[in-house]
Amino acid sequence: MERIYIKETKNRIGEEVKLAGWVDVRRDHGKLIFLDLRDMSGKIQMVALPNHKEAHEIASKLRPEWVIEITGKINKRPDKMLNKNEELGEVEVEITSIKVLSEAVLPFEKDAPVNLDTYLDTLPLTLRTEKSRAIFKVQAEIIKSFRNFFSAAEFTEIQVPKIIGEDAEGGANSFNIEYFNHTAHLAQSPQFYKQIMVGIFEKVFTAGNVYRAEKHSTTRHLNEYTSLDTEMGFIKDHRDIMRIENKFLKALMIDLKNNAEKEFNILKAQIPEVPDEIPSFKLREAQEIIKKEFGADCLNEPDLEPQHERWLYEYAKKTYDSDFVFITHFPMTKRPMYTYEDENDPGYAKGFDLLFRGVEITTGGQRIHNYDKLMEAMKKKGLDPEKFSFYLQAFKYGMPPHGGFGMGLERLTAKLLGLENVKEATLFPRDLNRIDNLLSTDKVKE
Ligand code: AMO
Repeated sequence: MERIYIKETKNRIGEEVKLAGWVDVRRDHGKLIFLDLRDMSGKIQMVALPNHKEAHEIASKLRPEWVIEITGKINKRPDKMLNKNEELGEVEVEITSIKVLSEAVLPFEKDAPVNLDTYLDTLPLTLRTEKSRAIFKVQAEIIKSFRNFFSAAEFTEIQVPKIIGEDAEGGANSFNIEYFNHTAHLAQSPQFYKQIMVGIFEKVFTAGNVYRAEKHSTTRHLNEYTSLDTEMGFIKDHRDIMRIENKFLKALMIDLKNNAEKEFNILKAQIPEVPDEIPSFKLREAQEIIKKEFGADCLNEPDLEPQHERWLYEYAKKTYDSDFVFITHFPMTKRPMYTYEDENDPGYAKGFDLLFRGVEITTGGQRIHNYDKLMEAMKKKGLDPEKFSFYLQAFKYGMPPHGGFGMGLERLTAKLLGLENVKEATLFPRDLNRIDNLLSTDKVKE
């Protein structure tokens, strides 16, 4: 008999079928043994009756997370046993035979509440909970939606190296690696390659891992994360990039409504409405708002503090009913060397951050496309153009005005789902003290 998935059982009432999966729970009611079986498609209640002696005996030994294969008859549950809250609450499997494929020994029950450290220590188990599975199903939908949206908009998907010679984002936060007799770096972003590829395909996107040697232990920092990146040529300015990101976010929420509503319900999270035009302020305007509305003076600061970002969310929600807000025109001194300066607002960048529910999830903007200007910008930042000669070729060979954005997948996931810590939105997070296991008992100092 061919195995079927649990979700198919509702269409096979009265039939004998084969199912396989994990024992979610076992409940004994006198001689009746109830088992919830879980597979990739769902969960179903099964019952082992004493008249199937062998199966009943095996069932009496089963424990959570044992992997089993069963044959059984799918019955409609009696009316008083219907469970309207479960997707398959109207059916039940009467087990006729059980084969144990694997036994399991658990340190604690799968659904036991645990603190973050224990959760991370035991991910091969804790990722099996309904909540974790819902989080990473949503994350898979986000990537799918990103891919679908930008492919449909005629962007070409590219794969770029993670081992690089010189770091694109300015140096200090890159991991060094030994590369034969040389020191190389782990890429902090696909920045240089996505720009170079504008010279080849005009519009490109990529989703890949990036590495930040940041000694931050906060609820929003990871040392390895997934960056959703785009880059496109022939733009007028950074606002073209903001517009396309705005459109993508609208499409994403529709995709999530269509494909991940169940997961949002499990996580008790709300899919946000995205305005046709996300409110946008220059940094200096945003600082004025913070001063006026919240009484904090940050007028001369070059960047926003986390609390400022939360206030701006509060303001955007109250005033525009938007969970999103763009902040543009950060000082050039705070932006990387490839940033395009606004000719109408000298000293400030044609670039933006996007805040979502009070956390920055994206940076983007227009880039310098003129070779001489880029050389000049590098020198201004104290960088040696010689070291960037490979990247600089693109600009020698002719580059259109272009720009793009980079979005942190885990931050987006965490904020969408109301998770407190970005690590909960990362399958296997790397942080200051952890690569799967804790690195040592002496915590690394920030
Ligand atoms: P930036 O460095 O601002 O820009 O990063 C873009 C986005 O990546 C996410 N992010 C992080 N997520 C988790 N942990 C971190 N340590 C971390 N650092 C950044 C954030 C952030 O908004 N090359 C530019 C993008 C561009 O201009 O196209 C860049 O990487 O969500």
